[in-house]
Amino acid sequence: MRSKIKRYVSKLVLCGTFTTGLLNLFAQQPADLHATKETKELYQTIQSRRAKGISLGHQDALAYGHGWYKEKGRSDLKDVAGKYPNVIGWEIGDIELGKPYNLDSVYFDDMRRYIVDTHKRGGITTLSWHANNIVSGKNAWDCAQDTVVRSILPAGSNHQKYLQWLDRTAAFLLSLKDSRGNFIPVVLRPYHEHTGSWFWWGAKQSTPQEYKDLWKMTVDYFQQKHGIHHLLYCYSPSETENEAAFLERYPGDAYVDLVAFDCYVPGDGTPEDIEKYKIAMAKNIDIITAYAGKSGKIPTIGETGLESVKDPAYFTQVVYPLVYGKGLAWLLFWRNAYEKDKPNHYYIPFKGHPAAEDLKLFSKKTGVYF
Ligand code: BMA
Repeated sequence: MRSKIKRYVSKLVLCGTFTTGLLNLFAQQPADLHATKETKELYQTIQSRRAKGISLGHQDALAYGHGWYKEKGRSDLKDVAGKYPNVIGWEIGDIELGKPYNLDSVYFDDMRRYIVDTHKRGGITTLSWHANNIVSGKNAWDCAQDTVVRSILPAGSNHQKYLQWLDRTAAFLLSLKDSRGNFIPVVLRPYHEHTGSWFWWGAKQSTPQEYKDLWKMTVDYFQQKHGIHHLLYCYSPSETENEAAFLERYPGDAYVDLVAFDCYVPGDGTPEDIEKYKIAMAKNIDIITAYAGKSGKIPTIGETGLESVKDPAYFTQVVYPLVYGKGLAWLLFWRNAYEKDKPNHYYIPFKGHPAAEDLKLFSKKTGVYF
């Protein structure tokens, strides 16, 4: 009898969770209550696409690739699998300094054109931001100080200067317009991998409260000072162990649209490293999908990959079983560096690479939206 009751109760719970999940999927809107019509449409597009399958994303896909820079119409993924990635990531680091190009030498004018083209094609843009360290003047990876975030917050000595950095960033965001003059909605993934300690906004460099305040201050400033309402915000720590750790620095549902994480194959990419990756990916996919189910946020993978794609079956044998049927919006593979001194820094195989065929097979799999 007891077990019958137990079974009945667990069925009810399952049914309840499923219904809540479905309701969440359709009822949800962007966190920004003043989001533009196009931003709401982007939100719904992401929702409906992820119901069909996971999208393929590639960082800097149109600007350069392995062994080439700025060749019109080219993309390494397209060379191999015949199409552009559905999701293209761009890095806006150095925009805050007023430079004409980012820290990887992609001109912001070109980036804007690529974003417009992607939008015309129905693709999605996601932006990361390795902002410089305002205290030392060095780059985002300068972690020598643990008061950078505090100094940027309203009572801090660098607050006014940081607002100028935000003004420059806002100006770029406000320059993203389609041919009718409407703002092109994009996903912003700022202050990422903050549970690690390799950026000035990292876990050892700021308290959870300071981090949350930094996030909120940025979003509020964009919205209130600049009237920016064409962004979806993506929260993307590095791998965490459980939901409590994932949420420790979460700024709140009112400030986030997508919940993500960044996770790479560690070390040299040996079979043992790949096993570690599988465990970390599975755990973190569980964390974000569970939280997305409760909160109605969109789960996605902020960054991932195996440098040099050393395993020729990485996409179909490692990635596919991890992501299949999980309702994830996309997985963004990191950039294929063009720089001569970084010949092994690539995450999507190029034509002739031993993993190229495997990527093509992956792109055609059930549950992959390509
Ligand atoms: C890192 C590397 C760097 C690059 C930075 C920002 O992961 O790819 O070479 O400058 O991202 O794009």
